[in-house]
Amino acid sequence: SGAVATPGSLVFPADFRWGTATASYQVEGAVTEDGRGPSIWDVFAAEPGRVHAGDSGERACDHYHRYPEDVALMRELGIDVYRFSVAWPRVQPDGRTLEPRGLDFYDRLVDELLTAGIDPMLTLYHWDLPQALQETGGWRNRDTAHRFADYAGEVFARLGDRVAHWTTLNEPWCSAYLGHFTGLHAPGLTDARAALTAAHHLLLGHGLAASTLRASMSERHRLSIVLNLASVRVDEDDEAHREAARRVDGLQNRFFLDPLLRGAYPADVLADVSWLGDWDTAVRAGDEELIAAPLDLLGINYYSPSRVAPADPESVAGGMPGLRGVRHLPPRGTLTGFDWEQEPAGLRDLLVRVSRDYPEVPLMVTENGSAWPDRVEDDGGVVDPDRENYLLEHLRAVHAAIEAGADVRGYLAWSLLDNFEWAAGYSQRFGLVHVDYQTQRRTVKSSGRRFASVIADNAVPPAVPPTG
Ligand code: PNW
Repeated sequence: SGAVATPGSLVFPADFRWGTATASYQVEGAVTEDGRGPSIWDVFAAEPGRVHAGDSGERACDHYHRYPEDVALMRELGIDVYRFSVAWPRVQPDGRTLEPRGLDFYDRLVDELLTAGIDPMLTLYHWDLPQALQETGGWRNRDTAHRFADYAGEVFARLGDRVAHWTTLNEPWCSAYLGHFTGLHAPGLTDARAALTAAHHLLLGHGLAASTLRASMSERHRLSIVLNLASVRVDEDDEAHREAARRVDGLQNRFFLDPLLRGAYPADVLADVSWLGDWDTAVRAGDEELIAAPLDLLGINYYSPSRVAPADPESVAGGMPGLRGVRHLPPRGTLTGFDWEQEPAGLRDLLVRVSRDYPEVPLMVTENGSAWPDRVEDDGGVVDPDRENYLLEHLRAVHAAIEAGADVRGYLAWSLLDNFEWAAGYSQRFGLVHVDYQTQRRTVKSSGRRFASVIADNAVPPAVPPTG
């Protein structure tokens, strides 16, 4: 960098980190190679009706073989940090026994990144649980948390000499609620109490892994967790609306933030969900202390706000286990893929709020991005002004949050590549780089070039004021 930004542009702090993110099952492919065992996502994707068009991660972006090309693309974008995840079933195909060839892949990837001057940020769990552990109950079984800590130790033993930045879980909200309550994600269960039990065991797994990792970490290592937090929007500021917002904020945000950063589940949320029965027998003495292990960084993933309104206090809302007395409102204004609302102020407000309420932990935006239909030009170029606009608006929001006092250390775009978008299969594209799945050809989109120029300037151009 060192470039002089255009007048009026929004300049980021000098040590602000820029990057992109992916996840193992979404990009790697090679699902039976080098001893990899099946994950819950292989099994789920093979069930009829679970994933759009019967798609799966079987080939995905073939990143397992094409990682040198993908690292070269990252260099082209000029990123500082690459956030990726390790596939647990490559490292322990049955959830227990070490398969060194699985770690060999991440060894090669990490070396390729370091040679390119890119800082690897490793996530241990981005949803691909070994199927063998699902067969003994998965995250409903407390033992899975212990298995996770064991696995974390194996990965650290191999890569801890070169990887400084360690993230335990990506979005335990999704694993617990989408996996066990709405059934939209693997393992596809629809049981509210199981979802809360799973959430606790995920957090416990984080805590156990944190203590395993900390025992081997030194000064230069960093430990984090990544949460998808909601920016809750209501239309009125009366008591009923504040109560609806409290409930949604409670189950989506504080149910995870409070045990991690304040050492206890929030009492009001436990009361909200108590009508479900005694799921919290899963919480044993000492668990909350483990979960509250100190963090060096909190990753926040944000895409779209949650709009809610009050409803009959006894009415069940759906979306989250035990949620009552709330109605979800339709999205407004500009809608991206999945009909997610484009609302950059939601990101600003979320960062400011988390930084104010949990001031001890620095923040990083570990995912943010948008899906739009594919637009390949005749000359093979890919122009995506909608994604460029989403990116710039959200970067301005991050800048505004920093100006308002939020301690935000970096921004990682979701995603480097178009990839396997879970239940939506290949029908939603989030990449800064287009992937032609027939040929596996990669093409940097105009949004990717835009991101590269933001990184080079360490600044975002100002919003053009509306005319007329
Ligand atoms: C995140 N929701 O998932 C994941 O971390 C990524 O792997 C994924 O590709 C990306 O967002 C885009 O979907 C989410 O329903 C999936 O609120 C669903 C929700 C939130 C996050």
